[in-house]
Formats: sequence, structure tokens, C-alpha cells
Amino acid sequence: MKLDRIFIFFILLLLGILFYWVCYLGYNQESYRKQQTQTTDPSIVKNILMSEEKHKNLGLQSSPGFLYSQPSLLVGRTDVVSVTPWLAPIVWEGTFDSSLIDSMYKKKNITIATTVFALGKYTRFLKEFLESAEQHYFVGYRVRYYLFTDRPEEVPEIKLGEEHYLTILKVPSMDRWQDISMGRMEILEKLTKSELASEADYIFCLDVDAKFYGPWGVETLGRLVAVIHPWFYGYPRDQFTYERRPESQAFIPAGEGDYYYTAAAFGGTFKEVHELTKYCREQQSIDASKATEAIWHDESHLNKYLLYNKPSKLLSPEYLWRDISMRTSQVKVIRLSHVAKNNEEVRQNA
Ligand code: UD2
Repeated sequence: MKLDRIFIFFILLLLGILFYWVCYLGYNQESYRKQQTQTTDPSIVKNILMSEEKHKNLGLQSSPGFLYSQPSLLVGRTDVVSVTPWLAPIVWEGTFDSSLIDSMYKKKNITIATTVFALGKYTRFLKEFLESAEQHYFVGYRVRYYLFTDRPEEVPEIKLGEEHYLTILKVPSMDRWQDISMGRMEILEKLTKSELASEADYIFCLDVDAKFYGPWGVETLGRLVAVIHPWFYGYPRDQFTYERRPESQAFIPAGEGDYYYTAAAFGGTFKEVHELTKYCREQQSIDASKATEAIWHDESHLNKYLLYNKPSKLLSPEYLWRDISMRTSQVKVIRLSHVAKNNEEVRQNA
């Protein structure tokens, strides 16, 4: 009798253990399944991808065994300054090793968005601009051009290189060339906040009346990138064409100023370019509400923004030269240069 009870006790104990084990396994499988569904939730996947995207832009890694010239602390460009007083690099030929920089950026699978505006008769500049860009501009990298025009039918057919894409976006025509130039800021402000921002890592905004003659590559990439204006790089700051009238929002008092930057080329990350273009659009509309217009329009506001929001990288006038027929000993490679134009003929209201 006693043995029977002990036997039944053990059977019950075993059944209890078995029941507990089955429940435990079931719970684990359920929570595992939950985890699986959670990780396939699209919003979580998107967040993971976005954080991977961010990491992609952090740090530059070179590969063991990749050989390049030894960097020197004693030999380099001495005829020009290649660092600002706030320690941002100023990019000149001879200050970087393109094979090294390329080898590091090639691993990152980056995309560069590039905006260009061609309204009215400025569509005539598109062929040369795009064809020359295809020879020199971020060759071997993914480039997405966004072309804003009021005359899509006049956009020429250009054979684009591998992984280079062109999107044509129609915008309304405008009568004043100054409004076209300044109006770019509002369009860029919206573009840099739109879904398109997720299609690229960096953005450059370029004038269309220009032609590429030399390589423009990943050495130009940075958080906030400004280009030194080709006419004023040797001038004292008080001769820069800053806005000097206090009634304009672009006003910069005498005695202030770093460099004079061109509005014909600027760039950076989408976040930084959004902040810059938003600022310029806001200041331009305050001016307009007071019937004021800055002396050099968008360029005056851009210069004020960049004076107080220091760019993280500056491009020398190699990256926007005056005229291909003009030479100076400091500019050893002309990468992009203005195309001569007859303002009276090409502008609606010259
Ligand atoms: C300077 C700036 C330019 C802008 C302008 C404002 C330089 C080298 N360039 O150039 O960036 O700040 O001053 O005064 O500093 N556009 C059209 N259709 C038009 C007029 C203009 O599409 O009818 C677009 C086009 O992309 C052009 C840009 O606006 O490249 C700037 O106009 P611009 O080149 O005539 O201005 P410009 O040469 O005075």
C-alpha cells in the first residue's frame, strides 16, 4: 500500500515536471515568434537601416596592404593656405591624395544628389553642363541630378554614365532673374526635407552656366561645404561685396567676415543644406516684406549664414573658376568654370 502511494507520488511529480517543461518551451517559442515579428516590422527595419546609413558616413577606413605616398608634415603646398582659423580644410590640388580618398569612399556605397536650375533661356547651358559633368563629376559614384526647369521640352538628351540618374522637375516661370536665383532657396529647402532626401547621402547645389574641366570627386564631401568665390580670394574683407546696408537682413558690419563665398556652388549633408536654404529663404522674405533686396541676392544671405555657421570644408576657387581662359599660378587645376554669357541677352529682365 505504502509502495503504491510512493509510486503514485513519483508519477505525479514526473507529470508535474513534464507539464512545467512543456509550458516553459511554449512560452519561449511564443516570445521568440514575437521577436521575429517585431524585427520584421517595417518601421523597425527602417530605423535599423537608417542607423546603418548614419554609421556609413562615420569614419574613413583604409585597407591593409593599400599603398599610397607617405603623408608629409614638412612638404606640401606653401603658396596657399589650406586650413581655416577654425580648422576646416581648404581643398586645393596637392592637399589630398585622390587614390587614397577614393579607396576609402568606394566602400561606403554613397549617393550624391546634385541640383541645377535652368529657367528661361538658361536651358541653353544644360548640354555643356551635363555633358562635362558626366566626364568629371563624381565619376564612379552614384549621382542623382535634380533639374528644375520651366521648359522641360528643351532639356537635351544626354547619355548618362553608370549609376547616374536625371530627374526633371517642372517649376513655374518667373519674370525677374533675381527672383529665379533667390527662388532656388525655397525649392532647395523643400527638396532637402522631402522623401528624396532619403535617396542620397550628400547634396551639391550648382549654377547651370558653368562647365567642368577637371575632376570633382569625394574630396569635396563634408557636413557643410562652401566654395570660395573666384573673384575675391585675394581681397581684404572690407572689399568683399557683402551687403553693407543695415536695412537688409543680409547686412554684415564692416570689420567682420572670413571669406567671400559663391552661391554658385555649395553643399553638404541634407540636414545642413536644409538649415542653410531655410535661413536664406526666411531672410529673403523678410527683406521682400520691407521692399528690400540684398545686393547680391541669395549670395548675400548665404554669405551671412556661412559667416556665423562656419562651413566644415571649403573648396578653393579651383571648384568654381572665373573663366577657363584666365590663369593664375595658385589654381593648378580648373575643375569647374563659369561659361561666358551675355546677361542682357540671356536674362528676361536684364
Ligand atoms: C551670381 C552667383 C549666383 C547667384 C547670383 C545672384 C556666382 C559665381 N554666381 O551669379 O549663384 O547668387 O549671383 O545675384 O557668384 N537662373 C536661371 N534662369 C535665369 C536666371 C538664373 O535658370 O533666367 C539660374 C541658373 O541656374 C543660374 C543661377 O540661377 O546659374 C544664377 O543666376 P546667374 O548665373 O545669372 O547669376 P550671376 O551670374 O550673377
